[in-house]
Amino acid sequence: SAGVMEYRTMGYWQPDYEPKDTDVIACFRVTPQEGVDPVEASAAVAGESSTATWTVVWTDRLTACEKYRAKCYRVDPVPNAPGSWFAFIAYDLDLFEPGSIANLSASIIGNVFGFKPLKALRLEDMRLPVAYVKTFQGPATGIVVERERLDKFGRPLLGATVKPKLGLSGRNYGRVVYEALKGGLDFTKDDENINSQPFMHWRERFLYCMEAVNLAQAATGEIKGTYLNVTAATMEDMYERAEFAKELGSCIIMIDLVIGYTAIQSMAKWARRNDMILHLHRAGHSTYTRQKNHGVSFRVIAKWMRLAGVDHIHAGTVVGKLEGDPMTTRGYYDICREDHNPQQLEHGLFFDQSWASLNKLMPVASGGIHAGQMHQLLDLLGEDVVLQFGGGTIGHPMGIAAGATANRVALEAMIFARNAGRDTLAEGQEILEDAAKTCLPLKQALDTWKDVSFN
Ligand code: CAP
Ligand code: MG
Repeated sequence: SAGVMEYRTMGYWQPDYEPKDTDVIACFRVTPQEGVDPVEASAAVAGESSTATWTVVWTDRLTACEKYRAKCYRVDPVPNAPGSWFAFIAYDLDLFEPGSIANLSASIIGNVFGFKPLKALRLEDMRLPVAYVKTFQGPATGIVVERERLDKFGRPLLGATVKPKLGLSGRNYGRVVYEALKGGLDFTKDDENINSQPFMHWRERFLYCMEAVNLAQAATGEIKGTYLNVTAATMEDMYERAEFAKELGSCIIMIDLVIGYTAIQSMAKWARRNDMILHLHRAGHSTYTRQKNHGVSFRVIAKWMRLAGVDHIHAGTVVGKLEGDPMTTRGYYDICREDHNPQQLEHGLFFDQSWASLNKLMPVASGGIHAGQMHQLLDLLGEDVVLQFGGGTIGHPMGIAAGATANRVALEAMIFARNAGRDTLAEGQEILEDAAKTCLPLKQALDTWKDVSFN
């Protein structure tokens, strides 16, 4: 109707536009309402995620509006999904504050997701230009230095989330940590919803956990860590918790994605200043990453988090209890671990992405995994990964230390076999069963969980 913006004719649709090397590019999956033209809908996404409002405003001409307008330059039908289109949109770098995920996301996933002409909208992927990547710190520690600090090479790292999720006292919680670390794991981890509850205040947790870490290090001669979750309501509280973790000698702290992008970036800077590894639990992500036609792909969150500067990120398991298919999960792992991601549509990577020497981010596989899947996990996820078995350690019939030993022996057997040139995927079952002949905890783990598969 008169007075309402037609985005397509106002410069937000430019099919001849060639994105500049310095442009930020986004690929959205656009599902317009019935009767809305897909090009107009895609141009509207460009408009609403950059300079536009619902009508033309006089003040546009006081700006370099041609430069600041985002330009939709390509609209392709989504294969096998009638009614949905991939829209490619380029943004001038000057639209964004350097080094700020909050600023980037306020434009790209701001108002536009509630826009009435759209039935659904999903941010599938982004190409972040090198000039922009360079304005971010990147992972505070990175995979290489983490391995050096821990003195652990040539194999995935092993961890466990303390269970039950809620209700243990500090002292009993510390016992779980000690048993798991002494039994052979490298890390234990607080759960995403462990903060400072009446049953265990945070200082109790930190004190008992670090006592357990120190005892386990003394008992095994290995470096051990426990991700102390410092997530708290305000930055003041969070810094206090992080400082206390440091004072107690912890090598790693943990935060939850729900604290938000500015807080994550602040904690990443704190981690770098304080030589601390920073673990990010992606709590909450599946509220907006899971649906195929609406929300934000986890690959975008993984990219943002590599920029933001965390050192660990939960990135899926494929074989565990939580949603995730092999090819897209590979794409998330590529984003974390490669220096340069070539465009690879089968992994869900829509663009070439250079990481401009930002450190690599250690992916974490967690959620319903157990020792009997070790060969599959190694094959799917490779070596630079933390494999985390919560129930798969603490639910072991012989106890927690035995559960940890089962996981460590399964992993070492698999790595040994692989280094000896065996096909660990094809022969995985046999390798595990052989190792179990001389390791009762592994035998019991295999017997207990052999039929557990979430696929
Ligand atoms: C795993 C876990 C983790 C999820 C997170 C849980 O416990 O502690 O939070 O794995 O998912 O609460 O389920 P188990 P993701 O090892 O006992 O399953 O890694 O996909 O973000
Ligand atoms: Mg958890």
